[in-house]
Amino acid sequence: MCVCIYVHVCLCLCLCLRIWQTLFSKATYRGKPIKSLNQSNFIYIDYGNLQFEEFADDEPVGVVKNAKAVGSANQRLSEAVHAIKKDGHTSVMLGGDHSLAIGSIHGHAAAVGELSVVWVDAHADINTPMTTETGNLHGQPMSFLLRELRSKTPTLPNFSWIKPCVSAKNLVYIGLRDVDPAEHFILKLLGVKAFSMTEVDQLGISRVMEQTCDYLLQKPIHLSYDVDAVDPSVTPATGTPVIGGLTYREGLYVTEYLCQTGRLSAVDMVEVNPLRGQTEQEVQSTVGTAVDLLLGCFGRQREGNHAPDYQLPLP
Ligand code: Z70
Ligand code: MN
Ligand code: MN
Ligand code: MN
Repeated sequence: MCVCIYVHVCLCLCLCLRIWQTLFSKATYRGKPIKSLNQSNFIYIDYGNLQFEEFADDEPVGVVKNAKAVGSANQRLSEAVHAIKKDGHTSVMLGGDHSLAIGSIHGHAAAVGELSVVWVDAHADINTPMTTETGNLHGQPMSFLLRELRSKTPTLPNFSWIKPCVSAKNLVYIGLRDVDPAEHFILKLLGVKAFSMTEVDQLGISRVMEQTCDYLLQKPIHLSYDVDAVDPSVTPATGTPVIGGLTYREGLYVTEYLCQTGRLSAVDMVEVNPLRGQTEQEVQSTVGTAVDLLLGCFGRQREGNHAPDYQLPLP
């Protein structure tokens, strides 16, 4: 008996290669098998891991760390996602650090033009290199992509290829609960639509998704899903867990809802980091949830699935 999910998925790229290799083949962690996409009748083309250049002279720019490496890696990512979209597929990017959304969204927009971004995350990741308190580029990707922030964002080494390609009105956040003061200011300044965990509590996830899709209208959707949006009781193996997140079911509902719009055009599943798991169970739960979220994006339904040509066996 075979449940088939008819999808064309297409890309396995990551900044943290070790992390997701387990997801695609011979999935084991410390000798024990873990859930992988291979075991799920999920049809995909693996475009392979990208090789990234290392920079011995990657000195901090102000407080910003690893600018050259991240800029260069994202240029390659952008080209790879552009090629996948031109091949007519839905792009799936597995990471890794959320800074990879720069290249992923840039390449997607280069191929399809104007798009909507649904950013599911505990964090807004919209600091500029001038406002960042940590210097971490995973806290800044949206600032390089938004047209409205062009004049507020200096050009870092290896970032000069980036053309801001997203309008603030086409961005929606879901799951926010750890936003820096400067980020909060930017969100209000630009009037960005954001459903923090407060709105998730107030409206429920079904009205959040209804309002998200009513707001975004008819453009291709780029879903950038940071697993730390989900509560750390479910996805603990991640760099910056924040208490009070989406339940497993709310997190999954987001993907199921976006899938049924028929407009999901690219997905990032990021900040999965087995090295941050304290126990094998923590890793299993985090990676297994990330797999389930991806399957939700590509048509797996909790009610069940069957192939369109399914025929009942005759006695
Ligand atoms: C903080 C910063 C962040 C992810 C942490 C945290 C941002 N606002 N993003 N983990 N994925 O460093 O800018
Ligand atoms: Mn990170
Ligand atoms: Mn993030
Ligand atoms: Mn985050």
